[in-house]
Amino acid sequence: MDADIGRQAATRIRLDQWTLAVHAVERQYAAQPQLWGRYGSSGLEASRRDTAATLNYLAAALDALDPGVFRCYAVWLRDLLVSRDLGGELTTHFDVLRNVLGERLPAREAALAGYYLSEAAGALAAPTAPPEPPATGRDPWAELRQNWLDRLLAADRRGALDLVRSAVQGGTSVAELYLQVFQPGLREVGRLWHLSRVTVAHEHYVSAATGWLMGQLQAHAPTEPVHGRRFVGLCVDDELHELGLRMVCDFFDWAGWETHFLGARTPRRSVPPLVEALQPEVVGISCTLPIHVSYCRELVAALRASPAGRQAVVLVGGQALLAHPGLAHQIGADAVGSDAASAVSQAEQLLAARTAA
Ligand code: B12
Repeated sequence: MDADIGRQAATRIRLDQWTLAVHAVERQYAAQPQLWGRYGSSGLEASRRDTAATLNYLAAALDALDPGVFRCYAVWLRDLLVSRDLGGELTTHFDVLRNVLGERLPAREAALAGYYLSEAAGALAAPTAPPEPPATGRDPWAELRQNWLDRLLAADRRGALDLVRSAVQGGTSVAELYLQVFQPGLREVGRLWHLSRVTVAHEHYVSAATGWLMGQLQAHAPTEPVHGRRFVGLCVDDELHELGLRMVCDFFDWAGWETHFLGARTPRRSVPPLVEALQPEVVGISCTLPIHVSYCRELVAALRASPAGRQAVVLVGGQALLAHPGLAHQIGADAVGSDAASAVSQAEQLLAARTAA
């Protein structure tokens, strides 16, 4: 019952997102006239956009019936605002949203949305704790990772290539570079962006250069003989975070799978016909942002409605699904994978279990 109310509220909020945002910002400026002094009318448009984004996350949480999705977003947003010197006081903002939704949604939907907003406001009462860098004390990869990152943040991708090539010559495997250097190193870039220590352009450069490095390293990756099983991997609509899935696809490739990587922002309607044509044993769906989880659900449902999709094991992964593990089951996937190495063994186990059943 609650699930229906959550989904209905999510749909209504998404459909009416801009109008709700305009009303909420008008109220907020009326409640806090000092905002005019701080941001002026030029800030109005940005405030509306940001409020629409917040409503989108609220809708994602309601859709998943998981207040934790919105709570995590609220803490992330507060820390982002603090790091950009924009205060980080969100309680009034959430009060305003609760009032606006209270007037514009049916009572039960408004009550549920109001509960999610209050719950998140409660979490914000805890003091700000900026995200910590990974502990490097006894981490044998820390030095290589830091050198790789320093080079990429200095826009020196050739220097980074020299570095990882000599690591390979010294006995480091490409798989280790992926999981011990690139993966945590990329997450560190995200942390630095969140803290305003690097820009979005750095994030773009480091990720583009890492994709290039991964391509350069393929010749050094040992590959098993091809065994005929197929893996199709894609990122859902609007999802630009594709490096994680590329790593997953490379691991399947090295393990002898015939691998089809469809890349970022794959329109979900286009997937079932391709799966029908390729008949893969496993379909992998990647989703980093919680606001895209509903696309995963729709895609899994569409796959289950097609003969080849019903036969395939559906694995999901990416940070949105890792952070909220209950979601994978809720959207109808067979399992959630935590990283590229375990994805292959997980897929093999799920297939073996199916054959045995
Ligand atoms: C690189 C990056 C980008 C790049 C992506 C480029 C690319 N080609 O992929 C660009 C610059 C485009 C980008 C854009 C944005 N990003 Co960004 N991004 C990142 C960053 C720094 C690294 C992501 C990454 O590659 N991680 C490394 C990979 C290897 O790890 P992974 O994705 O988790 O993948 C592993 C596992 O999860 C698993 N896995 C993944 N998929 C699958 C699938 C299957 C089937 C299986 C089994 C397993 C599996 O295996 C993978 C390999 O081991 C993260 C920081 C972070 N904490 O990750 C932020 C981050 C994800 N981005 C963030 C944000 C906010 C954005 C933007 C909204 C704004 C911005 N910063 O530019 C836009 C949104 C774009 C969109 N619509 O998707 C936030 C998200 C916060 C949130 N929870 O909502 C983060 C966390 C940064 C932060 N600290 O705030 N981003």
